[in-house]
Amino acid sequence: MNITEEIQKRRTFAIISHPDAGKTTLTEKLLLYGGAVQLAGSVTARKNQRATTSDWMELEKKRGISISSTVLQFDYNGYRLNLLDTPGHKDFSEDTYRVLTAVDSVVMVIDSAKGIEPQTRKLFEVCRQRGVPIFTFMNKCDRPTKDPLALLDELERVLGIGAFPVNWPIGNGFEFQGVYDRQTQLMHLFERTVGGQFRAPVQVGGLHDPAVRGRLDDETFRRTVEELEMLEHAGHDWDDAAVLTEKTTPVFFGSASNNFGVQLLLDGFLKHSPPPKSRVIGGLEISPEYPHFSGFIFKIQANMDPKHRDRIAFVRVCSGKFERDMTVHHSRSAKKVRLSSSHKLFGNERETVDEAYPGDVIGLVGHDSFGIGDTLTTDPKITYKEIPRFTPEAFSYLHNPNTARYKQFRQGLEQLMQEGVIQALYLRNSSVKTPLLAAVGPLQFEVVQFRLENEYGAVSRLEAAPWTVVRWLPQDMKEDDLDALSLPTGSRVAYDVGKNPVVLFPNDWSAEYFTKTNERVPLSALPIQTAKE
Ligand SMILES: Nc1nc2c(ncn2[C@@H]2O[C@H](COP(=O)(O)OP(=O)(O)OP(=O)(O)O)[C@@H](O)[C@H]2O)c(=O)[nH]1
Ligand SMILES: [Mg+2]
Repeated sequence: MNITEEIQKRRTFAIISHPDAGKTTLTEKLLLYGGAVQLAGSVTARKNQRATTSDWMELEKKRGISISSTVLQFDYNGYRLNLLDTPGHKDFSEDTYRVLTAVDSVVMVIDSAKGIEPQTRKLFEVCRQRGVPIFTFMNKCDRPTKDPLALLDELERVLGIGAFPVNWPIGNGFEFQGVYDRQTQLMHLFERTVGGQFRAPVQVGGLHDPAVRGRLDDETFRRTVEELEMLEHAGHDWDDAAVLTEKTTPVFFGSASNNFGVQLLLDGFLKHSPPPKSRVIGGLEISPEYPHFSGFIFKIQANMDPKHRDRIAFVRVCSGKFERDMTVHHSRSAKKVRLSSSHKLFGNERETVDEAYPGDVIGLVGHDSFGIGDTLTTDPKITYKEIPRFTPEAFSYLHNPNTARYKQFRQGLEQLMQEGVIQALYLRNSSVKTPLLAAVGPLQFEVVQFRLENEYGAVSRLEAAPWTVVRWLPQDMKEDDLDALSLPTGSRVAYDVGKNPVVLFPNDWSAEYFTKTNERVPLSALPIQTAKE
């Protein structure tokens, strides 16, 4: 196969939504229908039951929520899929936003009883800004839902995107029996299986096929026929170009936990979603076929495999062919590095990979100098600047109550910080050595505590810090300049890990007051990009 064929068969996509809409459940079912697992696990697995492949972290299994994004690579029907399950909670959204830089399309999951929820809306906006095509899965149709037509209307009204229903639910809530595929004009009626572990048995037939018709009561049948007629008269046509330019989203209905509509989603998505496309950086367009290898790191995760206790840098391949043992230019260090330990990833499982193509996500092990956002390439002209940065809004001290475990505490904290979801700040003129942690949301601190104990054997104690706002000061400020600042009550100067000065404020009001009383000192909500980064 040549490189163009390799590229054309790749589909790299994320599953996104508000918490609890069913992303991880749907991911597991896509693996089941894609033949990548034989038996689907559950997000709330009890004894003797399998947990899902993507929520592999201890805390995720315990809480039944996703904390960290997961990569699952598998082959299905001539395609190579790189699927990324993302966490929905806003405290973990930094990770989700980074994943969105690495994908070519998304599946947006909606809880059909709730419609479009706030976090879904935010993620949708990011996809739109980035030009990422969106496919919609209306989940949980096995429970009483909003009216399907109202759900389509909500997509158009709230998100401003045209909705094209690819299929249509037959029966609502407990009467939900399956979906009507508008393209083939066939009914797919499913049966529920225990725990949804296996594929749901399905019966397929035309609208008036007696075998299928016999399973529907008159009211459901009449209603389905009427709705389908309405859809034919109103609404958008299927148009691939409109999908690729985010004017329309194809909508699939179903139930992930019951496996209803999962096969239709998988096949419909693969047929119409785009393969990897060109990226533009500083006026330079890099197509996937560009003869030089290039890619960037969008995620780092430590301790995925308890047997190895190492960290993996996740690279999205953007152009050219990756070959194990190749030597590449590393943007941050401006040095040449040899990439000898490369893996394909499936949850927390990994396997050595010898080659990879644009669209693939690979895991590289054993490079401590790699950081999030770094470019790896055989053409040093290329430097991707994809990774968005976030302003921390939660602050907390983290104490180490057990001095005998100081080494583990420090080492664990340092490694977790390299993952880029928390950062440490150090107060100026302070004798306190306790790290002050900063993150997008407070749940991150709980994750750090849990992981410190679980992965490093270091117990810790959180202490609330009195700030809610951080702003970066100009990098060139000298100690004298810092002394000369007029600080509002309750605010403090601190340094980030790169020794850049910041000011911590108790609230927005105080930060605004600072800008009035220190007119010549511009503040920045985002960390200043330093040479090291
Ligand atoms: N009734 C019903 N429940 C479902 C369905 N799909 C998922 N669920 C349930 O919804 C809950 C949340 O599912 P998850 O798959 O963990 O949701 P998520 O979107 O991954 O959540 P986060 O990753 O934490 O944002 C679980 O209890 C699932 O069993 C469905 O089709 N019907
Ligand atoms: Mg999840």
